[in-house]
Amino acid sequence: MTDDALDADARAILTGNDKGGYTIPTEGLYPFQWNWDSAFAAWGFSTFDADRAWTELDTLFSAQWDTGMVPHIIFHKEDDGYFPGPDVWGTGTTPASSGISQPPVTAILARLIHERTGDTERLRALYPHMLAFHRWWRDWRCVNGVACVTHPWESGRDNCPDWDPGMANVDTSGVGDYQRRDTGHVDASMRPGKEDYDRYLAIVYYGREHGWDQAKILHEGPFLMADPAIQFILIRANRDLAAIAELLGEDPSEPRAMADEIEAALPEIWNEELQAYCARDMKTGEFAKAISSGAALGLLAGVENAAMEQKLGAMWDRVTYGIPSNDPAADSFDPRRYWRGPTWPVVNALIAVGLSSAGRTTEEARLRRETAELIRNGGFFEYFDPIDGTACGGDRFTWTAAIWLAWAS
Ligand code: 9WN
Repeated sequence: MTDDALDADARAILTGNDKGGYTIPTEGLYPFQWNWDSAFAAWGFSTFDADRAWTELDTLFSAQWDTGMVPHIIFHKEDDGYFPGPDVWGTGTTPASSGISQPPVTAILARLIHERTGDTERLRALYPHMLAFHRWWRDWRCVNGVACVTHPWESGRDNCPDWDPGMANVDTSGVGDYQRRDTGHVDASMRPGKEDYDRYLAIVYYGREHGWDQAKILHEGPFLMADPAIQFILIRANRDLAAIAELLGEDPSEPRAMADEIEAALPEIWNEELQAYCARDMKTGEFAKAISSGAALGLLAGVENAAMEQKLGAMWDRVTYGIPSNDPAADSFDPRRYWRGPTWPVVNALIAVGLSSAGRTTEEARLRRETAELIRNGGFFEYFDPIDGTACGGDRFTWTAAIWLAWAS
């Protein structure tokens, strides 16, 4: 297929996955609106339909809780093709939604979309919602400035070895039987395992049993881990929100202060042994055993660190295509199992935003070339084997199509 044909197909994927004001990540596997997927979808739409781009973000924020949280899944319409659905989450919200969030990339992408479309009034309407979202992260997911996740799904990098230390201590004795749906749509060997799902559910059941009480979940819940990716994303997102505030004539001091506080906490997640910023179990202090693609988002936050960059460069050189989600030198590396090794075009795109900001044009071009090659050879899949380029997971994937249009092509 030529690049022009790929452009047309990418647009067709976005419009085909449009369910009326929001996109689903892909037919079958993910039939609802997902939080960070939508932010990337909006970026893709902004290349050919500015109005539709802003609508995607408006719909996402229309599901924002009074607390400021933007849920990770919004169940606009019923569909029993995905598990766990709204009954399992039991949040009681309208529209129905899950009880956790996802990486807060909206301000980063809203700024990029605005640069492309210049729709200042659409940005202005979103600003207070994004600020409330960031305050929620500060109040309910940061511990002295360390950004944490209360569920691996909240990180968006579900079964990444980053979460192995915390997952090992999740009690699954009360989980019982359940029927997964994901493995009916895609190859089970490319998905998280049953032990992972038992733990995912145990954490969900805890939240539901405690009425999604955030203080309980943060201080006493079964899982709390520092997430280097979200630490970097929040620094950048708050800086971008401050820039948006200035553009709109609002006071930038609060988002600026949030960015500073999170940046000041970075030493808490520095793993001396690995010479990298790392996931860390906040209950035991234990670090993850390997560097992950989360560390590669450092430049997004303006964090330059020669020792870590050397590690990341070595990790990248061990594969052929893109930044792997897990270090191929680690025992836990598995090139096709979801977040335990594959490269994700969407994460490569976010890393590239950081590389561009830091003026690393050569590395940015390499990452773009490798990601584009995966898509040209394999199609708009969810993720890829970073060694031989095999396409994995769901096909005709919204965020892969979106980043093709906005960045990779
Ligand atoms: C759980 C939709 C989402 C992405 C996540 C990805 C995957 C869900 C799942 O799919 O997670 O949220 O059921 O596997 O890990 O990053 O947002 O594309």
